[in-house]
Amino acid sequence: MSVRRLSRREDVAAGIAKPAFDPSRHGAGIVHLGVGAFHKAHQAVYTDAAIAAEGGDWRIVGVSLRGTAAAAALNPQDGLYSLIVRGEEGVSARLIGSLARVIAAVRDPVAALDALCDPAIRIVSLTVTEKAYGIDPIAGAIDLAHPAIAADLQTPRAPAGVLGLIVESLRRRKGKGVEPFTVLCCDNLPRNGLLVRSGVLDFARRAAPELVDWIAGNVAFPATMVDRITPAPTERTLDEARRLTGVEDLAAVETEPFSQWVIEDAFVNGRPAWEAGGALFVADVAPYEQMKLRMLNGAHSMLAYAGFLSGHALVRDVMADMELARLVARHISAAAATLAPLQGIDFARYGAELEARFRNPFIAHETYQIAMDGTLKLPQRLLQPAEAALRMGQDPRPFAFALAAWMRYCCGTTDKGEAYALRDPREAEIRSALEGACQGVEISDRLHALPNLIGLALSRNSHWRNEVASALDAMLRLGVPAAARAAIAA
Ligand code: CS2
Repeated sequence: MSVRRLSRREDVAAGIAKPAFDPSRHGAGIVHLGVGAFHKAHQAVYTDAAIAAEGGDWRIVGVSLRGTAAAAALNPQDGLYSLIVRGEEGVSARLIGSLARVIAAVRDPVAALDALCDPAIRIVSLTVTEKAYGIDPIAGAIDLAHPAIAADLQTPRAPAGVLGLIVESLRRRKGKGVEPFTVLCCDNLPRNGLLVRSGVLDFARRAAPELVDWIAGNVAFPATMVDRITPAPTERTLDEARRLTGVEDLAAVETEPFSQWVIEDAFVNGRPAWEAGGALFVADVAPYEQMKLRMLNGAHSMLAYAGFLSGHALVRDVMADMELARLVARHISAAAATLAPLQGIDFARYGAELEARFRNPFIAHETYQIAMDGTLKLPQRLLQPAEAALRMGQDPRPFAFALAAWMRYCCGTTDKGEAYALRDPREAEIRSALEGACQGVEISDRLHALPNLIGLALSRNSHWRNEVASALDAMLRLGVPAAARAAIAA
């Protein structure tokens, strides 16, 4: 007998908690760009709680920029999906009702722009991953060679990329006397609000110069720190959703119990009561962001490269490898040492919690997933803390080992000779730079020489360069597991 599809019909999904509100009685007030697993496990859940607690027309219109899968999975289900939470307390699941519908911008760019121009929309939030913006994560300038930026500057009135859609929709809203919206970046970027603001203004200077002052004076770009470990859904996720709900849910997502959202409370036209879901509103998000990017995401990137190259497919497997687990603890501690004290936060306790989260035996988080887009993740996760450690006279070896692991990963084959794609926007450039290089120091020199990646402060530091080359050489000669053992024994 075929299993019925999840839908809003009352008799469907009898075996699972439903939204604590009637979704049909709430309009949309948010457009979210990038309707991926993380959005469904994080912002959409806080928004569900906000509507349940205080009502309001705050449901979400999702816009997918890269495909049609999210629309195909969610629209036939009236935007509903199962949130499956896996932790020591077991598995729990409930239906999330905050998503109204999803527009596949690749198929219907006009609908995407119309949604952004709708006067009812007061917030545009984003989880499009670091690479989609086309903004240098440190300098804040837009990359004119970025495919979406280049295309949208050619046809700024018919954009398809992130900055183009934001600027053109703001231009149309202003032209119709419609209030602007708040732009809420929820990606792992340093000072993400300011960074997206600088990218939007830079793009506007080229595409709609008459708009620059209005955007600067009327559009808010609050910073946020977002955190919830959310693996890409698999068939197992969908099977579990079917088991728990009794119906077919093709948009199910699974995640950990932990969730954190720290937000700068600066909105031009209101916001949902996200604090009802546990969000924390603060005046300055930067220290929380730096803590998370350096301690969680920095350790994640190190373990992803070292773990993947040691043959560990999942984060929990890396944590079961004693030497690698000790290197993770070392990295977390070294990252914490680069941070200024943060009132109310015990970094040692936060670090211990991170290790426990990484060990979660119920979450299958792939090292290969975390390893992607390294050139856009390294600056805020590894390079900035490495510079800080050197400035503070601290031991840079944890960061040197992590960068060496990324460089070893850039070689494109495992110790057993298995080839893999780097899955990085600069993959072709990296492979070309490494053509014929086989010694540690040679590979390190060539990757340090890549433009706009490893800044001069590190590239010109001989102590740093020696530590990176030495760690990389050990990985190439001994293999990554033995090099990890040597690193932890040093
Ligand atoms: C991970 C993050 O894939 C990655 O780069 O480090 O997605 C990480 O899982 C989240 O930031 C956790 O909040």
